[in-house]
Amino acid sequence: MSEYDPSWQFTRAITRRPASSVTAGLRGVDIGTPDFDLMLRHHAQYVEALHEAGARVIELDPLDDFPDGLFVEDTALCLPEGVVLMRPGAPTRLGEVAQIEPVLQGLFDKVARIDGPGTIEAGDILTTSREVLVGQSLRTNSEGIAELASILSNWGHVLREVSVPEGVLHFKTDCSLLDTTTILSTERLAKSGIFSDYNVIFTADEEEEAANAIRYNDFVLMSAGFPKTAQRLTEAGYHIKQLGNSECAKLDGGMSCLSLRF
Ligand code: CIR
Repeated sequence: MSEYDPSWQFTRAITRRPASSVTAGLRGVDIGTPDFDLMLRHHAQYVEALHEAGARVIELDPLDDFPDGLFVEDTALCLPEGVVLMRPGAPTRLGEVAQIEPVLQGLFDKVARIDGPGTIEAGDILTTSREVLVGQSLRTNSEGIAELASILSNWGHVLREVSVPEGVLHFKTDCSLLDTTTILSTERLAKSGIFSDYNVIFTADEEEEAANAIRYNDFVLMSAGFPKTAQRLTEAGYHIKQLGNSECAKLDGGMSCLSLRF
């Protein structure tokens, strides 16, 4: 393996089991109520896949009061230097941060937070080995991004602000890091040229949902049901694990949303 890259080589992960209230989770378009039992099975397979990729996984208890609480990624940005607690732009999700904070306080020496008034959700943040890309979206605004930029400048990170196409929930709904120099992206996101300094593998036509994947050590975890994109990744030499995600997808949730990785 080449030089250690903390943007995709990890030892730990945090997940949170879905609560039965997840059926009331936020969604951009209503394409049906998630099947809770099937979601629980998918979630267990996701945790198992993280284990197989080498993660020690902390599994947190469900939060009935927070239907979207399983999407832990949005609450914090984990970096080798420390963790930054986010300030979600969805009012029903603001309180999730206080729920996860004690866990993160116990794991990281340095804990910073976005105090506001700006908002930022970590689904809008893609960390690569050379920069932290942050998408402005309906959940993440320029004030939130500016506050993060000032925290990260003290930690030696360069932040680059980009924008998220209309109708796309988060920046990482449409892209993922595959390795130190390669990004998986939809064409609609990459066409503005934001990834011109990287190699880009595009999701296949009609398979935009496959763009939210995660590279964890030697594996790429991706949603099942996107055979053309899966083939592209396999042909490019990646070891993929395809995981059922039909129920979280009804709530605009994908592979990255379900864990914090560090
Ligand atoms: C929401 O709308 O906030 C949730 N239903 C989905 C969050 C997905 N999180 C992510 O992409 N990081």
